[in-house]
Amino acid sequence: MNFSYGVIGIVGVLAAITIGFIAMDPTGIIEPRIVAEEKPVACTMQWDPMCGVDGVTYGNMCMLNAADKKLDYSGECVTDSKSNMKPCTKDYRPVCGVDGKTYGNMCTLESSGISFDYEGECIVVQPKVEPKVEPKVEPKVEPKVEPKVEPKVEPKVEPLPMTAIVSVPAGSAVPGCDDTNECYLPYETNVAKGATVSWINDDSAAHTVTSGLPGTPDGVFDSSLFMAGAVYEFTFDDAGTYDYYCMVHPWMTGIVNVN
Ligand SMILES: [Cu+2]
Repeated sequence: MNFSYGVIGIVGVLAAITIGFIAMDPTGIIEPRIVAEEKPVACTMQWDPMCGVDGVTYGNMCMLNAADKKLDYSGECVTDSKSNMKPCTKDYRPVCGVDGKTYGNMCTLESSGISFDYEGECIVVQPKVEPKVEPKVEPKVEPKVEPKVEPKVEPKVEPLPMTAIVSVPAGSAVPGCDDTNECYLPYETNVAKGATVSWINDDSAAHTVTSGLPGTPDGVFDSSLFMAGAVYEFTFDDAGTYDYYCMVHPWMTGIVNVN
């Protein structure tokens, strides 16, 4: 009996200790087991490659997620060939790249992605130095001395005369003087406004000085018949062109211009 009690007692103490331990260990009860949380993932084998941040290509998004990796980018991971290259040695066997730069050896050239041009250091072509051309010294050009230009002297416009004399020449009573416009001399007379024109009968016959055209006197002036040696005068107060003729000898014509 004593033994039984003893066993019970020991068991009870052990149980109490166990319970106590369990109660004291917060993780034992509270923390759920992570493994139990993981769900078995069934991904399809569909090929829709995704590159994870770990640089590994996953068959599709599901596989990426199943691997608990984050997506870097869609598609297969692009491997950088350069980074995969073996490090180049430092031995100097120069080669020249097509970029005109000298590379220590073929390895460094290739790793630079530059095509090979030729062996050895690049031959640097010195830029041609143009010989200095002395600036041509132009002979001093004396300033051209322009010949003094005399101010253009405008031809003095002779003021129109205030008087004029017209002759009725001898023989004008006979037709023919009109062929050369010499029935009144001069045939055309230019005078200023307000000028007085005098007609002198130098012929032996009597004549007239009548304004207008032969047959149609306009009444501006008319000498009526004036004898040999006589003078007829008329003052022109208005500018204009005045035709005149002889009423006796209609071939006789003349003009007075008044300005
Ligand atoms: Cu006449």
